[in-house]
Amino acid sequence: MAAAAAVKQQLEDNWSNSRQHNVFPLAQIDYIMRRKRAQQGLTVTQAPAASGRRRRGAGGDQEDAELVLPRWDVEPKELSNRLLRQFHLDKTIDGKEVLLRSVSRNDELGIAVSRKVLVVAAEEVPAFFAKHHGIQGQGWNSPARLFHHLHHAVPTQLMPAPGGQPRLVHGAEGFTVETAKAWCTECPVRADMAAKKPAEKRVVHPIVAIMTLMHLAADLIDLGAGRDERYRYVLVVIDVFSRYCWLYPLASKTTIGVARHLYFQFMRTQVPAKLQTDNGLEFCGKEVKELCELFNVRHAKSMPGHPETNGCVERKNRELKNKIRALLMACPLFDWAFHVLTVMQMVNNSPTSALGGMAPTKALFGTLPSNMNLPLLDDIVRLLGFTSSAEANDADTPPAPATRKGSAAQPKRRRTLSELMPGVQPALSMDDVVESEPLLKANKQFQAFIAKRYGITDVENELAVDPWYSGYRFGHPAGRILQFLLYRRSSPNDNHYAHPLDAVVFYDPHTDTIHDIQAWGGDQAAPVPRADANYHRDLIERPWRTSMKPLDVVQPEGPSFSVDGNTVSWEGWQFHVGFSWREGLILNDIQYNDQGRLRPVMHRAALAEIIVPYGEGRDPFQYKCAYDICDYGLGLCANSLELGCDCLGHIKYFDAVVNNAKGQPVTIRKAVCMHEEDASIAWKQLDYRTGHLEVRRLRRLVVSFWATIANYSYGFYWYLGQDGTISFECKLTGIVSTNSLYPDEFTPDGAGEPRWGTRVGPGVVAQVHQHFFCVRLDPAVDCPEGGKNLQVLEVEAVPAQMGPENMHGVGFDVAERVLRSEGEAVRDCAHERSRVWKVQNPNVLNPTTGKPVAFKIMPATPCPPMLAHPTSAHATRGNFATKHLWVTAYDPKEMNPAGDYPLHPDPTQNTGLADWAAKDRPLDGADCVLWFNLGITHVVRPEDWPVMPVESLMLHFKPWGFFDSNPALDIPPIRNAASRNFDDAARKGAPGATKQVVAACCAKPPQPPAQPLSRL
Ligand SMILES: [Cu+2]
Repeated sequence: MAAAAAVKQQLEDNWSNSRQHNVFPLAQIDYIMRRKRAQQGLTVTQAPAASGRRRRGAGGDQEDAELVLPRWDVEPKELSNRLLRQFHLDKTIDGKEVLLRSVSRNDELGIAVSRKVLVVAAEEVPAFFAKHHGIQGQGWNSPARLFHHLHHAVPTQLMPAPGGQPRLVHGAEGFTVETAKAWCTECPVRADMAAKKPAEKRVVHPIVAIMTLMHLAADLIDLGAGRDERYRYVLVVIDVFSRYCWLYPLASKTTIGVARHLYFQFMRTQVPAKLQTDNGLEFCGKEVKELCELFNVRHAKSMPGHPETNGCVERKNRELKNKIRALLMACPLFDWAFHVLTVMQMVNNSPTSALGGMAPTKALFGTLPSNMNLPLLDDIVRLLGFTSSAEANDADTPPAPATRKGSAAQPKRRRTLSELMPGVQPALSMDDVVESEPLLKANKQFQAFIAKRYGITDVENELAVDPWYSGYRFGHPAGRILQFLLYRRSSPNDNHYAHPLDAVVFYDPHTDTIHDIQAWGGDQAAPVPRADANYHRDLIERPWRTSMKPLDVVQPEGPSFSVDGNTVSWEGWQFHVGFSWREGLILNDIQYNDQGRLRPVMHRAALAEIIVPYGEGRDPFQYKCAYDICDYGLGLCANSLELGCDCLGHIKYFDAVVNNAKGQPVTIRKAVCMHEEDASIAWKQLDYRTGHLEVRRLRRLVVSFWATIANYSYGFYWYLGQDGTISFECKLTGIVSTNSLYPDEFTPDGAGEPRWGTRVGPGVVAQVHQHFFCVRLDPAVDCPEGGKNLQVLEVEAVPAQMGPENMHGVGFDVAERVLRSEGEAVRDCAHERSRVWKVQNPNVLNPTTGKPVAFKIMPATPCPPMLAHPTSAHATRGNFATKHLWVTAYDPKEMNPAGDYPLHPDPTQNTGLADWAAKDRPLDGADCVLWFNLGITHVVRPEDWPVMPVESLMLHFKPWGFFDSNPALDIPPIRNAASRNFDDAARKGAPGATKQVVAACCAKPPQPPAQPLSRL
């Protein structure tokens, strides 16, 4: 859909624009102003700088950069001159110090004023100042507001104290709420003011908008100095109708900078009828005023003292600020400006109660972007291992304001992640992988070890190090400690896995600390295996085969599918293609058009987790176990696919948008491949009496993606068949992980036999291991609400008892039983009983059988059990893979079968699927979610070396009484005209030449039916 593409483009534009603050150069705004004035017959002169500080760079493009920021948040001019005079503060402020600050939870001296509790704590001011360099707070707690209310309450003077420290001269000590209230009623200044100007009865109107983009609200967030070298503020512009917000990082809050971005905003969307801001000087300056005049925008300012008149943006600000801070805590190495656009996207794509649960993006653009499967910010932060709310740890966050009834609301207490589970850590992104290698190689201790033990001095070129997650997560020193597997490399393109070293380094790249080096070869290193084993085209020594003729997949009339945005229609199937950084490809809302009736089949289908436990029992390999989704993010590791190499035929590609470790959006071009392919015979029958043949070829639609995680590459294929079957296939290839022999296995001739693996080269071992792929299926089975009321049954074929009904012992029964609770639904395969599981919808009966419509789930390849001991770390944290099938009651929070936290210290905690199933929720009639573990025990073959031929694992989700007959019956009898008879072609001596070969089924070549064939 064009709108989705536009959103994606816009997100990318946001990023590039936010980095180019000169998109609206000052010269341009000057030009517009001049032109307007010229039209009005006014003479244009260069406006003098409003103040040396504010307009130092006026007329150029760099005024942001040159602006000198004050030490404190509040500038003297932000306080009205009247107030300054009233409190004799002008000199005090110019004397560099301000001693009021906003509310803090620990303050006990209080002055109750108006509807807010404001606090003056004079004795704390110096320490506070030293720490924070100024006044903190926004909105109700801003210094200006504080002064405003103090003015009404206390005729207090702020004077410089001896020695330069200011202090509250009068009225600081002994203030209680009661005295403050007394001041409120008796204050002579207040009485004086009241006499001069009766208090207005102010009617506060809520902000409303009746259509999109006609009413914008803008405000500034101050992220505080020192967080980012280049920026300090965020300009927030919100479309009041749709609540869609745009964020622009700013270096300073100058009027010209704000005007420039507002101009850009008008150009990007449209000129609004109304712009709502507060009374900040940056919004009240000349440039903003002229901009609004120029475009005929009504500039509405909130009432002083009533921030709720700008409430839409004020509320949003706090959320945005907290989310940016949360990301900062999660990724402290990166500037907050990097996070701004991530936050913008997350907030805009998240449902909001202000829109009745709709996301702002949907409200504004009518659709959600194709990348909306990106995790929400809270999920990211949670997965990264930090509290989902910055408030819990945020010392700057003021307490909750008083409610309208006057009682102070308790600040919402959220548990931090470290309370939930100490020691959790962010996932190991590919950025970590790439960046940690040079760090270790530059470590002097590491260099010395490598030089001494292996005689390798050129670590940069001769060494390759593969970072894996470390077993140090389990009860070992704190830190982000990765285990690095070491290999020698004989040339830049060499397959270094052919040259394993006999040591593993446990290294923390964040602190550049080596915690341990475990070398299993003893004091003296064994010789590093030297024989090359390469797959790179420049290094393969065998001559290429010359026997292959072209094999083309040609669809002269194009493919049979149609695509609208991310929604695909093909041969009755209809579904939506999604993609997440974690799971990669997701199929949503799969439906099948059954003779004109669109029937829901699957609400959502995706691969949810991978675990690869290794089977070598000796140190240090007990730590070798990869969680390729949880630990790395499968979507982040997705390949850009190559036409004609990865994909054959008429291909539709989908791009994926993910983010890198810096929070920047990254587009993976051609991440998802879709095409249709021939899948041999769909059905066939030859009438032996008449010789009449009916045969149909099966087509299937293939939607796939590939991901590379270090040495392995995985392909994940979803198939939709014309026969109503949905299948999922994992393809495993790449390079097996290798290590060198133990001393007791080693022989000088390289013929030593490894205890726990296969020798794939002299001295090179590929260890035994297993792969498990946990597929999450959220079936719908004819339920328009996504499968809210389903049953899962276990179906087995068992020999019938011998007896009167089974006199000859040939009978066998098909036994069904409903899995009534999660505890009952933890199941293993039993091929000897033909065990399968059926998902049925008891509310819809099949007219043929009279039974509920259903699909069955069945593996197409054998599924082994996990071989690690039940008490091992592999089987405890990887608990989800110890059973083949789990069924849980749908809970949107339950998405990560290996637990929500990628790296955590206790393998028995946070085990995800096992924890959920332990709740033993009822399943009979529930919204059932199926988790199936495909698996393979990989005893490496020599043929898997140096690069592994694809191994395949497959799962079927087949209709079982869902249709009333064969859904592929209506495939028309069309003969493939491009097929050739080899013998005919050979006789004619011309490749591909043939005469018409008439098969029995096509004795009269049929015309494609104008109408769908009627059912027999
Ligand atoms: Cu393997």
